Amino acid sequence: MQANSILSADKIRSDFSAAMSAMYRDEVPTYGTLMALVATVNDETLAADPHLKDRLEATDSLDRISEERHGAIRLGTPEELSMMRRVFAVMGMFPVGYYDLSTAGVPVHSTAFRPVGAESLSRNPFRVFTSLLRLDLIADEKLREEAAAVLAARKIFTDEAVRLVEKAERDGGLGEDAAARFVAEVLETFRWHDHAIVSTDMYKRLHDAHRLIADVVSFKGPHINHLTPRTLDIDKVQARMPEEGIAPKAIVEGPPTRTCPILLRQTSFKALEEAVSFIGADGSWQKGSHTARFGEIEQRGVALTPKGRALYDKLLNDTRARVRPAADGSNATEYEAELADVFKAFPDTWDGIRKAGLGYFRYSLTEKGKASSGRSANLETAIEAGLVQFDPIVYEDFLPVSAAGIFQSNLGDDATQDFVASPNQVMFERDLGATVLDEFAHYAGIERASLEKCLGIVNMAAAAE
Ligand code: OOG
Ligand code: NI
Repeated sequence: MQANSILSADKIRSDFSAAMSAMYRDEVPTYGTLMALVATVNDETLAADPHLKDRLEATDSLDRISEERHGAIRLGTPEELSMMRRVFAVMGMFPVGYYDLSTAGVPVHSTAFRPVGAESLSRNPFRVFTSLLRLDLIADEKLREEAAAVLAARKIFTDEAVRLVEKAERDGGLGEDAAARFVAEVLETFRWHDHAIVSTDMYKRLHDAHRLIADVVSFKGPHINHLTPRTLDIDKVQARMPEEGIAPKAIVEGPPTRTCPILLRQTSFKALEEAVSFIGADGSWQKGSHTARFGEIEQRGVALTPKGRALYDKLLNDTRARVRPAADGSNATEYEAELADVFKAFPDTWDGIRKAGLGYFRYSLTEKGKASSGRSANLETAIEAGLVQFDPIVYEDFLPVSAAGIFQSNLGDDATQDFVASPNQVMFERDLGATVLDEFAHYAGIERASLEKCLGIVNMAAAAE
């Protein structure tokens, strides 16, 4: 096969993301309503802030925003996880980060499959938060064995999808026709099934053990459970959701409203109760329902350095030690006020964040910098002289405390359960068949590469100080 007939992984990912979005809009119409609301608010935000629009354009990140989304799936077995890794690799998506949700009472651990290079991210940053069920955290041994047997018997990928993954691995990618088939075949894995693969009785027992276990084990495949568009003003979308007939969760997860957004803020609407048929005692279908699929929006801010992240984690913990957000929203106002107050300790100007070494930035030469003939300066004097400018690098990952809040809100408020905290990255990576990438190294690499492009103006030795 000739190299030029191979389609780029970025293109396959964009096509897949679009196909997934269309499918989810059909399956969950409220997602379509939310997308339209996000698009309106994004347009308004850009119109009101020409500087933001300029910087997004200049850093090649304006186009990606309207196309941008993440999704989430929950897998049942190590084999499913390692095959999923190979499927995502065809789309240029790689596992970044390890998230242990057991501390939050959810029996899963997770990673995020996403593109990693700056260019791929600007083409289409589609990511999928992917969790693996931890049957080892289920106390009831009999139920654990029954669940394992159901999972072992199901097949979540079509034969053709597996064949196309093998072909892509062999040939170093897929041509146009094969890529189109790949997208259609892989989409099947994420589809909703309204006929369960377990009986009503077993569903009930799984559900009693944990709602999430029922969600993973009872179905033919890991239906996409939400898709999340990116908004430039999450407070505005949250406030306007009720006008569109959507009831948002009580609080926005993550940092408070700020002038300079950091990390990730997220909110969701509650999962829908959907009709499902379960296997009846006599083999006929028995009517019932299942609640799993929901909608979410997010606003992304600057990626933080380990130092910035430590400060974020501390301030979030301090806030929660004072006010724990109640699932029913009864103390939402109090929590938000406390959060805003505690986060005053986090600088809220881009330069303040940068100078304190709390965030990652992309440096570039200004017009003046490009025009000036090469001479060495240290980074700070080059910035002061208007030769070099900097833009925040977008956080592309997730936050475990926020993820736990999202899990809880869509699992139902009664789903809180205690598991002994037991992160097990070694087991996760063994099941995945690969190690997960380190998110910090990735951002630091993008920052370093941008500084290198300013060489000549900025003396790298001085810049690295
Ligand atoms: C995933 C929840 C995590 C996020 O945005 O933090 C998540 C799930 O409910 O399966 O998607
Ligand atoms: Ni999400």
